[in-house]
Amino acid sequence: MTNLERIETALRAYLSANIPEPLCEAMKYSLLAGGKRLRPMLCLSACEMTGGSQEAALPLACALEMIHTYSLIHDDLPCMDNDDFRRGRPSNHKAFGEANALLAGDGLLTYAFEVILSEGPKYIDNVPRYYEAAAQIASGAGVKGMVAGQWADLANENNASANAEMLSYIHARKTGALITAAVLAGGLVGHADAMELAALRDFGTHFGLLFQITDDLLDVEGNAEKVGKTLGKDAAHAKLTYPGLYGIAETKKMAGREAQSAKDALQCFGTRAAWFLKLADQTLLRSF
Ligand code: GRG
Repeated sequence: MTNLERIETALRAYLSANIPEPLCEAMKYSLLAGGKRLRPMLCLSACEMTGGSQEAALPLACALEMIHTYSLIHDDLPCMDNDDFRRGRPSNHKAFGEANALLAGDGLLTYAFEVILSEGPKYIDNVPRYYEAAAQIASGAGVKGMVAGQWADLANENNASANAEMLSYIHARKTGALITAAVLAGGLVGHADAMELAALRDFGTHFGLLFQITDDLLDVEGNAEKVGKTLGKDAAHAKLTYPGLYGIAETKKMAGREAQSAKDALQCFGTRAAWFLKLADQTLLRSF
């Protein structure tokens, strides 16, 4: 089984638990709607690269996808980005109503930590490291990470004096923090030493920025059908973005530099980093 198949199978299995049917349907609608599964793949691949067991990393990987999916559902709500389309289908509140979408997001976020705490420790010999991985995920998702980034993003819409420093603050948290948590969690459940964990953190920082820059570029230049969401929304919401601040040509150069820095960060892993190096190259070229 490939890592991607492992993730899809485990996500389906977790959602067959005893959850009230209509709530479960709304959770499944968004969780099982496709998506690149980037964060769980980063987690499993980091675990693999550092010699860890896939069984122990899988609950963390699935939890990362549940947290990411909750953030997309909530981000699409009318009180946030007010988006009607996500992962190639009507967004969750369009299909189930706002209250159910809010609860489907809450359900995914809470269930993520239930899965982490109840499943992973069964498979791991070093429980303190597993809990450190869980803490990294909580911190990347929470008030020092993604939630802080989302807050700053919304607070700076239509803010004409917002600058490059604010742009970095927002994206390091909104996008970068969960991506960095994913690779660190994988490395912690694997056998990464302190130097390797620092390398993974460095990769997460540069790769997270690369991912956000290319996401901003897609919002300007992408194909909505391929990307599966409404495009052109950043300009419509007067959002602070890389193309908005630096222009398209300079933004593309920045993406190239971040892809290179992300790859350089993993030099200590040699050929074991092949999957990550290819991912950085593909992300630079991405049109999805
Ligand atoms: C509601 C707390 C809270 C946070 C929302 C994820 C998010 C934060 C907002 C969505 C808008 C956005 C452009 C975020 C940047 C991160 C990003 C590029 C998300 C999309 O992730 P992909 O491309 O999506 O991995 P798939 O569907 O492939 O999983």
